[in-house]
Amino acid sequence: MGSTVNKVDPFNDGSGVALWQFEGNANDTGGNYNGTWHGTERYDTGKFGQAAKFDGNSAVDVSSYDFSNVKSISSWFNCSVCDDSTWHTILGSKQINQPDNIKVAVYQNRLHTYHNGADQLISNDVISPDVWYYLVINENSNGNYDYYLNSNLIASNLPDNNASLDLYYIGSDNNGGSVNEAFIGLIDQVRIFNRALITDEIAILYNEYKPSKSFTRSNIF
Ligand SMILES: [Ca+2]
Repeated sequence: MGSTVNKVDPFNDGSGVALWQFEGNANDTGGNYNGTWHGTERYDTGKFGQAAKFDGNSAVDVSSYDFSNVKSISSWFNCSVCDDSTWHTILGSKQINQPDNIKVAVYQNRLHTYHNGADQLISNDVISPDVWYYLVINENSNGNYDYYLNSNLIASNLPDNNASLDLYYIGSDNNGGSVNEAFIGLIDQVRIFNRALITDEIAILYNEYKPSKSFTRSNIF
């Protein structure tokens, strides 16, 4: 099996909907769901090639698309500010005041989810600055969400009242069209799927690798 890094549909079954790689732009690799920036557009060294760089006042907007059929989102994130008492949103769905809004954010070195006025701690795993983490949010058979960090299940069934993964902003919550409680750091390789991923697939994506540019005789032998 070759590298899946550049594939929108890594499992070749039509489940992959979009892939944002942030190689100097906010385009979807499949070309259907190109994002636009709020605030200053920046890129820096990422998990794979480049990543989107967020300053706490910026976001990538994909709100013009209908992602109501999304069942799984995966993303690499690397926060440069993770420990303060401000929410730093990695992924936000819909508008903050809509009842099925959900966001996943770093707050005081922990992952939290926020839904319909309720803040819930996802896990006590410490999120440290300048470290790459792999996050998967997966819809389960109850219609609620399970969370995986670095391919390990860290929380189940949060929130438990039918929120929606209808992705709106990458790197921010959305408060009436404004950037709100935004991320500071890097986000890379954001994928969305129209079905839940199984644990083996989450492990495959966690172990994705960037394809080598070329081989020469000297580095083969
Ligand atoms: Ca990238």
